[in-house]
Amino acid sequence: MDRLRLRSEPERSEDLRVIHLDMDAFYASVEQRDDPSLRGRPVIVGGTPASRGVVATCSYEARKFGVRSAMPAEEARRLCPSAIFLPTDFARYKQVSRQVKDLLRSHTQDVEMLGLDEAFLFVANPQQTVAVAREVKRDITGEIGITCSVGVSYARPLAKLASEWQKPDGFTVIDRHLARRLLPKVPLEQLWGIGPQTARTLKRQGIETGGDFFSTSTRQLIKMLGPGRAWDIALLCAGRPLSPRVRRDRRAKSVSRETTLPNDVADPGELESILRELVDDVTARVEELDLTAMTVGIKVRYSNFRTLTRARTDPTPYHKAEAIHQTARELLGELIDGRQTVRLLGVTLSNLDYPDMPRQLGFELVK
Ligand code: DCP
Ligand code: MG
Repeated sequence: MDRLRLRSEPERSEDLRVIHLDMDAFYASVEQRDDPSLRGRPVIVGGTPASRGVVATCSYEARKFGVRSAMPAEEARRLCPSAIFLPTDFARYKQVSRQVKDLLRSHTQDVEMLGLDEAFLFVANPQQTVAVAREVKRDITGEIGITCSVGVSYARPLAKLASEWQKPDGFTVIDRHLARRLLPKVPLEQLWGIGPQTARTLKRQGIETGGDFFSTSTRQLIKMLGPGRAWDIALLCAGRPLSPRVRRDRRAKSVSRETTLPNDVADPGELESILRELVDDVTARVEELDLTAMTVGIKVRYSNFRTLTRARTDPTPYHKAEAIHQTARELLGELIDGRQTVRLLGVTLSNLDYPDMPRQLGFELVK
């Protein structure tokens, strides 16, 4: 069976361009900064046990007792009876967050805040990234008065992984050498960009780490995730230099054709025959280019201009025009009921040229 395998590559530490920064125990740190009597003590910010609230966050002193974000405050009090409970002062945390953002902008213009307490920074000259990261960390502590953890790498998910690695007050660089050693063991849900749903889908099939991902057949991955997602994750797990901002292949990847009908039509038979012409047209163009499509999509605009689309992806590329016709017809069936009148129909074939992609992106398909 086909497997994605990474080719060995020379070291290129000059790829390190991404910094991820995450404030430590953010709300609780702001509270401890502003009230010295709270320093060194277990502080829990959020709802109170009496109001049946939940923990927003807690200081690292409280974490030693097992207290965590999103835990019922009642449970937190049981675990840590000496904890000091404080209400959430959102306006103040927002103000501190704005100061953090301004400070980051003074180091590099390319800053992307995620929520209140984390950010990605992109550094133009990769030779300077580690030095910039150290300065940023030092200035945050000095000027804002609370600590943060910083990660440096060549792709966003890995910079984020790095900042979490040695929290609190951490500083971690994941270069490609380290990434190659770590990624096979990293649980997939720890990679930024792999949401809980995707992680669950993969887990159901026993795919839990970067290593598992690579020992799964390409076909199975595509079947589970669709080609786009499968590919994004493959790149990510491979520890390849995805560029600071995950770049997608920019080549045109679809062929489409649509037509506004001379008169609005409700009759399913008539719509099907118009659809057939459109499918013939796009299929011929795809075949001409010697490509295959994995996704068939259709578009319907009703007389009231409401527009709906439907698409279906098949793990094996559509080689036969008849299979494309069949899918398009079924998708149309989902959008029309014989009563609504239609003014425009369209067909798109996408996810083209799949068989070549692994080679283009530096993977080998190994039998
Ligand atoms: N937050 C919240 N509810 C959650 C998680 C977080 O209200 N379930 C808030 C409180 C946190 C802030 O968001 O202070 C930032 O979230 P983080 O996940 O970065 O957590 P902390 O900064 O508190 O701790 P860490 O040191 O783990 O980053
Ligand atoms: Mg944080």
